[in-house]
Amino acid sequence: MTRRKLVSSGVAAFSGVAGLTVAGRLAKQYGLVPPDGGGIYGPGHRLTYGVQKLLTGNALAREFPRSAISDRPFANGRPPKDENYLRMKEAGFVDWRLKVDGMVERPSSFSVAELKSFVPRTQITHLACEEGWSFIAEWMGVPLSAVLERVGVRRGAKYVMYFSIQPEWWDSVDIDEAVHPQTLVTYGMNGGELPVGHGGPVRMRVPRQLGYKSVKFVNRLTVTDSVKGFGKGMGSVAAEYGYSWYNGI
Ligand SMILES: Nc1nc2c(c(=O)[nH]1)N[C@H]1C(S)=C(S)[C@@H](COP(=O)(O)O)O[C@H]1N2
Ligand SMILES: [Mo]
Repeated sequence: MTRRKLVSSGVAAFSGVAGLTVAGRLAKQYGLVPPDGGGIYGPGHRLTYGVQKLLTGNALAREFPRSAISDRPFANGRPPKDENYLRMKEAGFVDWRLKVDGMVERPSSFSVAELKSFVPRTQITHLACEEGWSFIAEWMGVPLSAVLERVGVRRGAKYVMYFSIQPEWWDSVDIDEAVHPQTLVTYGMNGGELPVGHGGPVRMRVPRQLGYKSVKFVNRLTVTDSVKGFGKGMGSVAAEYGYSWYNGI
């Protein structure tokens, strides 16, 4: 089946409940089922994920000129309060480590300085919260793909999970999104260090999806072929609260 044909059948599937079943079958056949594809909202999630992936493919999120950078970026939520975090912050995060484990050849752990020794990438992109506010900032970091290349992803891996020092925040992306050139393990913002309010010392930036995919204070990545073993098996905490696991914009 050609991509075009698949897209048109996906679009045809918009035409009602029976269409959702067709979309579901197509999605399964082409491996386009998101981890939250079960339950009452499952058919809708599958349709969004399947059709949007087929339509946008590897498209880039829009990047902006420096003049578009927002004067007052809004920092969502509160930084971690636990002692461990505060102690590391006090010491300039020299003890911060980003652990990488799971289906990798060389399980590793990177300090912020080590992350900075990769070839840096900067991007000026829009961060949009599902609550309706947004801002544009310049983000600096290392493409997640470069980190994955360094550790060696094993055959059969399908997702990269990422965890925050805030235990209530973790999420995951599929391998396509993980190796997308704009998916950034981010340590800098607007020309300086990544401020604590915005997830310092290390956060994910997934500019092709809504803000909540850009988890802050990230200290562990796990490469896996299934998200089933994590929490309720829906791929993210957000999905457990009813937000879509995939939220491409
Ligand atoms: N660890 C952690 N990550 C998080 C959050 C948070 O509260 N804690 N908020 C999320 C939400 S809902 C959004 S919209 C963005 C906001 O990023 P910002 O604080 O840089 O504006 O971070 C996301 N990542
Ligand atoms: Mo958000």
